[in-house]
Amino acid sequence: MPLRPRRFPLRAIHLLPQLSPRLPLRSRSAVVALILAVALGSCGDDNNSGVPDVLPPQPELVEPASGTTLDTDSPVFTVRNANGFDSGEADYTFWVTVASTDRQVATLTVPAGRSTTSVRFPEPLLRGATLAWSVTAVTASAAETASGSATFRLPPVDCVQTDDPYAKQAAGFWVPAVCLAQNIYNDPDEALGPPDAGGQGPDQFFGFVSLGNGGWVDVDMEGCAVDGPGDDVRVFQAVSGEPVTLLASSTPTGPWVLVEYRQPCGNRVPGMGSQIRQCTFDLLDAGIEEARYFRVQDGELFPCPGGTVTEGADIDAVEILNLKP
Ligand SMILES: [Ca+2]
Ligand SMILES: [Ca+2]
Repeated sequence: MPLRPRRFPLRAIHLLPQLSPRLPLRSRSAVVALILAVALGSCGDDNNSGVPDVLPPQPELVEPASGTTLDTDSPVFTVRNANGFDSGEADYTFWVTVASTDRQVATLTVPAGRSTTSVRFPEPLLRGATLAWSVTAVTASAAETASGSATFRLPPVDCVQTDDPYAKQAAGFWVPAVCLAQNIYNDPDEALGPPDAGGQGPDQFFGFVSLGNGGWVDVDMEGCAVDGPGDDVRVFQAVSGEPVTLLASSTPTGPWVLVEYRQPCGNRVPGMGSQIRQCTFDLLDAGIEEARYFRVQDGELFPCPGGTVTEGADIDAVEILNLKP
């Protein structure tokens, strides 16, 4: 962390040229050392001298410093408060985004601290991408100021080395209760392994899970998808062409970063059964270099009750196209 230059109290600086050249050199050195010690000891964020710190006109990012690679998923973020936006005067909102795309990773609002404001996000942040952070501060009268931004990285994603490109485990599953009651294909494990959907509708299909209105299944690929040439992830979606939203993460609990919203997912797959359709996604769109977990979310957004017993996108399989070696 770069140290902020300390300022000398004006009265200490004024004393420096007043030291008589007739004093022995050793004595002059001792006096200068004494002045420096007093000056350094009386400065800092917790100013005990009775002279208030002069805060900068905009918030200044202190840590993590730009370009840092951290060894923790939950770093402390510290900003030096802006003048007029200090303790009791303002709230600070901390923003963490993917640096290249500005897609949101996390945000948190806290009251200003004294001279500096710090937060630690309650959940881990995102691995596998260069992140950016910044703050905005707002007073009760809606005056606002913003910092610049700084980039940082977390440790690499924890990937399992594998040749198998398909989803291994369902790490999470949520479908609105009213859709679960209506749908008859409600097993999230049907999204694991290679595509195998088939059968005849409406009640003799097999091999997929229906997501209802905006529901999702989170899958652990164990291996990692990397942002290679072209598209990096394929979702197999059965029955028709319901749109799919894809989010990515480095942990099973998020944060989930949007890859693509409501992509139509009805392309037929040459050589596969007529029920098997697909759509593909590029991690480049999210600015993510590698990801192990994907949230596959219904993008049809058709309300339940109503519709069919396969309401929402019908997820058969998830495949990594660019698998980390
Ligand atoms: Ca790519
Ligand atoms: Ca399946």
